[in-house]
Amino acid sequence: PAPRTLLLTGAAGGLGTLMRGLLPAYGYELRLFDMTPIEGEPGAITADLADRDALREAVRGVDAIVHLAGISLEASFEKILRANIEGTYNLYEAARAEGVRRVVFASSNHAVGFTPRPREDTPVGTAGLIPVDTPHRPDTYYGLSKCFGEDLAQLYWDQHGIETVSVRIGSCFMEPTTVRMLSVRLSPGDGARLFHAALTAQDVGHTVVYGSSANTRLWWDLSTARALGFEPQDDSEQFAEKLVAEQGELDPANRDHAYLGGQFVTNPPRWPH
Ligand code: NAI
Ligand code: 15L
Repeated sequence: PAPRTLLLTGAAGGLGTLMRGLLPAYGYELRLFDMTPIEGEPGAITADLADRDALREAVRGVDAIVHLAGISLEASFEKILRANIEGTYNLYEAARAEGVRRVVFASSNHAVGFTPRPREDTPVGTAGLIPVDTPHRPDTYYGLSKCFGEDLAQLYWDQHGIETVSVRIGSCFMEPTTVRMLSVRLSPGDGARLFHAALTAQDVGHTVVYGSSANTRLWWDLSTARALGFEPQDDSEQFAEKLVAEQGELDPANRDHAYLGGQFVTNPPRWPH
């Protein structure tokens, strides 16, 4: 049967807040988890991913988990280790112990961020798009933690039969703010469509997908996402005129523009906490 009750970790964050708004329309009942309290949500669980007892209780009885919690930018290795690497391990161990069978893991384009981006002269819709089986090329410790999360998901599928869809999300925010986002943006509506597909598709084992809308300037292959039943409805090209007028086209000579990970390869934004 299709999952109905979900644990949403990272529910206080940007993407978590968007998904709290959008996922209930698909019929899901959400249990919220974050170390940051969520105003107006007295039922939310306020706990750290380091708290294994809290995690056991949080996952108990849910049909599936959407795992968004963690450090979402670059930070010291020690911080990333605790929140993203150990934290994701703790979550999967809780899922295993409580018999939860499906996880949607918020991976990131930064797991492969040092992959050179396709160039304008690569015709769209061809083998020039980056495939999901391109080698891991993390651009940061943050990206490295997402590589770990994908491998952990594979292990828990092979070893314990827990299914995961690892979504290498591009950029999911209300509004696109950079020319790079014309290629990598996942609109919030398409994000919810993709998570719903990842929660309901049959026999996913461990499947890796890219998470973006059907962007005209797409850099990667969405076929594994589409194979889950995801049909993106949006294209960031509608923002192109404004963003290109403000910022110009991407410059191949600029190192910030040369890789999938954008600025993360040179000067990654840092986790403020
Ligand atoms: P965010 O930084 O707004 O939210 C992350 C949330 O996780 C925060 O509410 C924070 O309190 C919580 N958190 C952090 N460490 C925790 C811990 N140890 N225990 C419990 N909660 C903890 O990030 P955003 O943008 O909402 O991203 C959500 C997830 O999606 C992250 O895993 C991020 O890496 C991933 N992602 C997001 C993208 C985006 O465009 N928004 C792109 C690619 C990946
Ligand atoms: C990510 O993985 C980050 O969590 C998010 O804040 C954005 O920076 C996004 O990637 C991106 O690549 O734009």
